Amino acid sequence: MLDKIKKILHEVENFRSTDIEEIEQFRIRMLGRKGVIGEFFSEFKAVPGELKKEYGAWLNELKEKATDKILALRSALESKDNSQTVSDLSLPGETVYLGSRHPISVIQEEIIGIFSRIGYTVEVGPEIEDDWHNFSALNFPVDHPARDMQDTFFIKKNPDIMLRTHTSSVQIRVMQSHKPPIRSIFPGRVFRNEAISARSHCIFHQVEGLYIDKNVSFADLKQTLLYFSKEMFGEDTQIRLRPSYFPFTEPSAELDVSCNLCGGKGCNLCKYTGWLEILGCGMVDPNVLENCGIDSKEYTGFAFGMGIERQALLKYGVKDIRLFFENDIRFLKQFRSVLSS
Ligand code: 2U9
Repeated sequence: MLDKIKKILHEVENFRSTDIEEIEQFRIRMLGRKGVIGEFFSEFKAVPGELKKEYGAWLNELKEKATDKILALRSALESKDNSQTVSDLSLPGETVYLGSRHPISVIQEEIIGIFSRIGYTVEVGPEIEDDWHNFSALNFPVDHPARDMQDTFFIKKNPDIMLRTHTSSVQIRVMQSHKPPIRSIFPGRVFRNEAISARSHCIFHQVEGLYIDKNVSFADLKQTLLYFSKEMFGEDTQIRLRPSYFPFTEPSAELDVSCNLCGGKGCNLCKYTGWLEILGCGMVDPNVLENCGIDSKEYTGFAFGMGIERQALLKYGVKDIRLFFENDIRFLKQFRSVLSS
């Protein structure tokens, strides 16, 4: 019987086929219910006790090798099926889709790049803040609506601890720990207790900027924002500043850029005004400088702040801010790169 097992093992080891039917016949002959290997196991009962161990080992090896051989031949056939198109080397390769960065990350890095090129450093800080860094140091009056439970997420009902509502709190920390000149941008996530809709969300991303030195003027602010707008929306971009109000800047302004879709002629995106509002800005209020230990008689500075989602909406023509947070692959794949192999 041992000789017969070894002979069949030899046959298994040498079996080759690329024909699915032939492989199936081989399986039935070897491993089928009335197959050769099954017969050996039936005969095994009659093997004398002292030989059982040796015969058993050979039998197990035969069964394992036959099973492996059939699986290997089948899978070779399947992969050959899949690669049949490659037999014509003149055909174009299959498209390989790569993952990509989220559009918010792309815009954030673009903004960081624009300001890095004119010497701004990047600073980050905590998302959980205290009242002083988020509101008081920034000149928010005690009864300002932003301090209300309806507008800000407070932690554990403690009115002193909250999710930051802007990255201005990081600017306060940098002003406290650094002597001017300060020239930095502050990207990060911010949180506001707002109803979620197509136009607003309770989480969004900001980039704020701060430049403090001797003799920094509103003209410096205007020229910096003109440079930014041209880099971000194209060389032909025009800007205009409209007066506004923020507790932490005086004077304050809103910056509009000429509509990058219609070139200022008027269209749906700019609501036929020719202009798109992109950020807020102003000269840092002297009170804010003093709150952080900076002498407002010696130093002046400008600051600006923008929502990254808004820049992305304008740049990509996205109509609903919620799409940036849902991570729906059908939305995200529109921004991914394609690698063709
Ligand atoms: C310090 C002093 C001044 C930052 C500024 C704005 C104007 C502004 C909004 C844009 C859209 C917030 O994301 S948004 O809703 N921001 O309009 N931000 S000036 O001014 C500062 C910041 C820190 C110490």
